[in-house]
Amino acid sequence: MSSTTAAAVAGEESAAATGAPTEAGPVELCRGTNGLEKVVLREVRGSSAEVYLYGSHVTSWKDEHGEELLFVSNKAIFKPSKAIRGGIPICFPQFSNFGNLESHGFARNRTWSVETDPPPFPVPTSNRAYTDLILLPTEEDLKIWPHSFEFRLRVALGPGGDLMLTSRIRNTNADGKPFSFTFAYHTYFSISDISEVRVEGLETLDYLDNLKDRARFTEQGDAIVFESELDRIYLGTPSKIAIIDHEKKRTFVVRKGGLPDAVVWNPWDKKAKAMSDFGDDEYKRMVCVEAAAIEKQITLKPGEEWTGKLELSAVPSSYYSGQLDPDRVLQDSTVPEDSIS
Ligand code: TA6
Repeated sequence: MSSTTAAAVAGEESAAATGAPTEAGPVELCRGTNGLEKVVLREVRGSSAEVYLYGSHVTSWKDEHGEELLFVSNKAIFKPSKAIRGGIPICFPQFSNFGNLESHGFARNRTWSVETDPPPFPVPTSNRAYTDLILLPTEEDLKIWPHSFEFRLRVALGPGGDLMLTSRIRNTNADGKPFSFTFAYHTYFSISDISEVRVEGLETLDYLDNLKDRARFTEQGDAIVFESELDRIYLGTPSKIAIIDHEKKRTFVVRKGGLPDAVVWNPWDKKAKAMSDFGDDEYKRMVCVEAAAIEKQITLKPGEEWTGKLELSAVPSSYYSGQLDPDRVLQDSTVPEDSIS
């Protein structure tokens, strides 16, 4: 544990241990489940987020009323080396088994470090509630994926409570070799009931169907609704996708940059029962819509850096005659068009 981390955690632990209210500011380093270190972000209007250093894994994103917007299984195992079931797992250097590593790669199974002085961002942030985490490969990692890299992740809360994740991955190979990877922010959204949810923005696009040996199809519907297990990789998707929850009259807006694909997944009952870290009925309360780069691997030469951005907002649904009213829904989003590249 780095000295910075130890001192910060010790401070928080003592306050937490005594139950004394911590005068926690916008960023607090403390202990979470099973004593794992986590960073808590708090926005002045009341929204908050939590990211574990294990996996650089966002496990909570709450709105200004304290309502949890992400799904984490009640049976999630907060213990290395099992990935936490829910929140936003980081899939790197591969998505699923699009390579010869463990499914979804190893980044989500490693303990990252807080980086207090990262290289500056092209557009400096005005946010106060953010943390910068970094992952470097260990000797063990280099045996399974023989490439040197620096993976920096910034997790930030925007003024309106939006959650922003920015990944910067740089090739630091000294041998002049490029490397290629696939990537996903594997986001689990909390929903009222899967029967109440529709996903808009992916109409007419091609997708690879994971349930049919990744055969390629074209989306025919006017929106994605869920009546059974669904596991699809949509290709060449727009920068904005909407997840409408009728019951909650809430729409999640997913905005992404550098991530051309999107995975939509619900395990339904049979697969739910087959997952030991997932409740049998929990499939009813979650849906994954994952900003990703899968179909075309990202290739970096030494010294090159890739940026992948995710911006999540939760806005009141404006839903009219079966069509999402994009003007109404998206005008609430706090992110100007040009800020998602
Ligand atoms: O993103 C969908 C998916 O690839 C599904 O096929 C399912 O495997 C899911 O990810 C969960 O994967 P995990 O390795 O986290 O159990």
